[in-house]
Amino acid sequence: MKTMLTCAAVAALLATVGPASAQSPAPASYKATRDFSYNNPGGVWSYGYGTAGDKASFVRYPAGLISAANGLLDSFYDGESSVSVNATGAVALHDPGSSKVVIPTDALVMHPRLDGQETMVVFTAPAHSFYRMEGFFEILDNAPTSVAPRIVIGTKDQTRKAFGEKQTVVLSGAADPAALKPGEKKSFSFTRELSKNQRVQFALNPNGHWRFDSTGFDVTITPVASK
Ligand SMILES: [Ca+2]
Repeated sequence: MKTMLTCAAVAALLATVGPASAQSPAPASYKATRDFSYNNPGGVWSYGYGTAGDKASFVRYPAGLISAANGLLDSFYDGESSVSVNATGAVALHDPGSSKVVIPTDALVMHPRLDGQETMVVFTAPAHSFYRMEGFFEILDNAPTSVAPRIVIGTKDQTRKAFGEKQTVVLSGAADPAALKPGEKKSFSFTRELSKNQRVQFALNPNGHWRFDSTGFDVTITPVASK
């Protein structure tokens, strides 16, 4: 009896698994904040600085996570520029005295370099496909000097199309530290055909002054059949 039940259970399991396994596996999604890793380079993501669209200028941050902002962040950084993730599991507030920075749990924290170079999160397509890319940038400092997000594929600046704007995309609205609320937020959504190993650069330009430019960022990238 026991053997019969076992066989029936196996048959039921096979019946459940069979049809699903006969289909193509569901496409994976890539999510910048969820996937953030100290393995750099590794996987589809890389982190560094330079000028988006100028591949030769890209400098990867060295491997290894370094806790910064009084232990609130795990970060790649070089001087002022950084890509970080909340290390506490809860919305946090960094208050170094000069300004206050809200550190959310659902976004990476990016900061540009004092020399004007852009901090970048780069997605490298693992295979030829169309990819749907949905995400946002948001101000995290309560005394921002404004930032200009940029999305560049290869050498082509796709920022305005991705955000659906006709002018340069700029964020300047201050965060609210008392309420632990980020400031101005702009979202983007677009689909592009990418060849294998083609790079999408999500860059943070300081838009002039580099101070108080901490900015939240996330993107979810999903392979799709077509536009
Ligand atoms: Ca700025």
